[in-house]
Amino acid sequence: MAVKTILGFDCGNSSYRVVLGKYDGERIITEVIDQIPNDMIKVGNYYYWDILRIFSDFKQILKRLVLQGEKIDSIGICTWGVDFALFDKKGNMLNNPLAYRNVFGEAYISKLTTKDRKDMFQNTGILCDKINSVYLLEGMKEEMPDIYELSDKLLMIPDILNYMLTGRFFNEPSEFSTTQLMNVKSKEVSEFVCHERNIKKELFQEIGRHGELIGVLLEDIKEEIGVDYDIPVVCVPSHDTAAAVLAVPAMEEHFAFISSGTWSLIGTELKEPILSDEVYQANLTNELGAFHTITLLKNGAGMFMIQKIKKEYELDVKKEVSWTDIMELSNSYQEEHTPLIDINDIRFFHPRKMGKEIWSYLKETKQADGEFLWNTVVRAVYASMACSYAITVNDMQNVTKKSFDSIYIVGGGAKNEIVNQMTADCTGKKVIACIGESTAMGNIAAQLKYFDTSLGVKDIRKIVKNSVHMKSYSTNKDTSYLVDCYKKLSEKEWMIQ
Ligand code: LRH
Repeated sequence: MAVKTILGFDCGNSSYRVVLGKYDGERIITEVIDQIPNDMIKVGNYYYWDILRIFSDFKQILKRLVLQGEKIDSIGICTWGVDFALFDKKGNMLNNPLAYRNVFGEAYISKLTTKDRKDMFQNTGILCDKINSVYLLEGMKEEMPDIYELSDKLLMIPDILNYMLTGRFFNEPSEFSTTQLMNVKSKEVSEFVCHERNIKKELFQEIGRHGELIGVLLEDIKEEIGVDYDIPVVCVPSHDTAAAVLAVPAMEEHFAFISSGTWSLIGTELKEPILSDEVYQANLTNELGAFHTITLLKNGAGMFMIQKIKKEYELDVKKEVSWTDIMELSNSYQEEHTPLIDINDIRFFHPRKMGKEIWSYLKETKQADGEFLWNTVVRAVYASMACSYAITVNDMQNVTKKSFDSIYIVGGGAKNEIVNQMTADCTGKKVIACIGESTAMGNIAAQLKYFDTSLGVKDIRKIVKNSVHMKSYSTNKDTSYLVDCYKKLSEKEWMIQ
């Protein structure tokens, strides 16, 4: 294959990045062209995403690249899962996408009986979770009935961007699986879920295949950015988790990964979903990965907590602080006892003040008293993340009956040396941190399939392996006792004592 210049857009909750990849036949050299902060915007009672600003910024960056003389061969779009907007018959967007941290999904999930939950899981492979699009959609029917009434199409966030770029309505499969509206066996819209949850099946579009063409850039966008040739927009695994997992540089067939960003996704890749009771009991979920693989994973709290703490800390000390400052805070904690919190407790999902909420938890569980201390809070988050990883990797080994030698960490969180080392200590396994933009790398690497249809997942991973920088961490000390403490905390055993 000739040299290719491929653009990957990776839109996350806290920032969006445009990454240019140059493929030379063996490896992809990436360059982050721009990184722009992102956040939910609260209007009245709801949190929204500003999709028009994201689209507009992306076009501006494209224009800049063209002005610099780049000839772009293709584009791929990735974002987080579950969020969507509704469109009318004529293709007008009816609402700004609502953010999954709006809590109205919860009311619907709490109405489900155990049987409902199990049936939903059997059909979709997906664990019933308050953030899944299906519950937000049910919520919208009640909260915004006029919009739902008018709606004719549902596009997930990456589908919206693909539509704005190409004019085509299309649902990308990995992102679509996060709705809990996809039948995990047929990989089509689930008739069962639409019927059970009373959702219009007609809202959904054709579900595409990775590596195929979605469309080329619309003429007016070509004009706006100053190109006179067609730029293909390719169907990549547009759920950021799926793209990041494709960028795991593992050559072994069975591997454990942690995709660490706003969320921590801890899992493994499979050929087929596992729909057993054990998987269900362990709160694991079968999402659709790249090229119809399955990523069996746990969706856990991630760097969102620490991102929120950083903002609160900045307000407290009245200046901007760096991530190194936050790590130093953690290192300045010298007590023998390691503070722990149940990071997946609902109270940490979207509290007004994360630091205060954690401190209250530490006091309630008799792990802290007296004056509030930032270093204790930061330390508690980092140590608890590592413990929760260890528990999930163990669950993963039990349900798959496989043993993993190493754990690959991808995503922005792979830069966190403290958590990486703590994970190696808590799991007793080698941790391989893959430094760089994993989601963008997976996005760009997946586009190679469009140019060479003979490429398989293994070939793509080989190219990724040639392209990424890795750093290994081995176990320094056995901290499995902390994992036991964490287990007790998360099972609320401290309340009984
Ligand atoms: C991670 C992620 C995750 C969930 C969440 C909403 O970025 O995509 O898989 O779906 O965001």
